[in-house]
Amino acid sequence: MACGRTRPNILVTGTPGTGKTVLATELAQRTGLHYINIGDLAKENDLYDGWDEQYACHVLDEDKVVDEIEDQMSEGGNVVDYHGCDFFPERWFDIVFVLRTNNTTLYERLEQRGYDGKKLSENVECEIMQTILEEARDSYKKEIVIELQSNTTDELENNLEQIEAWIQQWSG
Ligand code: DAT
Repeated sequence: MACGRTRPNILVTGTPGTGKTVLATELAQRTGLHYINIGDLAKENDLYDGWDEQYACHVLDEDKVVDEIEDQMSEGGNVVDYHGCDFFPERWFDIVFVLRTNNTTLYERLEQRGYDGKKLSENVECEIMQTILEEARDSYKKEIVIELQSNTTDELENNLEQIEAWIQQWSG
């Protein structure tokens, strides 16, 4: 049990559209873990550091994000949802799940979300290059980085059950 926490901290990461939010919100509902969506948190608290002209989006102020949730993370019992993972303190997480989706399924999901052009192709490319998986493996101990397929609702349910079982085992 890390740092005296009685409940684990879980990171759910992956390319946009791989299903982080559906998985993490349902997991929080089933387990009582506290759900933290980093994108929403930044928006609500204005945790930005400028504007990216090329991508027409705010630039996340990573230090401000870390400061904002440090106390809550120290207590444990959180499930964090974000499409990046290299700026969080390594000590925060007991396990890191990286969701994976095949190209055509991801393309369709992102198109439905209204992505097009460069934004759409770059996100699909990010998944093909397994950029987030490699970022996770570079940022956390390999043993705690778990890749999960997230193409179908059956896989979603399997993933939820696998994570619930892991939580039970962790909690002893
Ligand atoms: P993310 O939070 O990673 O951006 P999301 O949770 O918003 O992704 O999911 C994107 C869309 O894909 C949404 O319409 C739900 C659907 N979806 C996600 N995971 C799925 C799965 N395993 N099976 C079927 N549909 C899924």
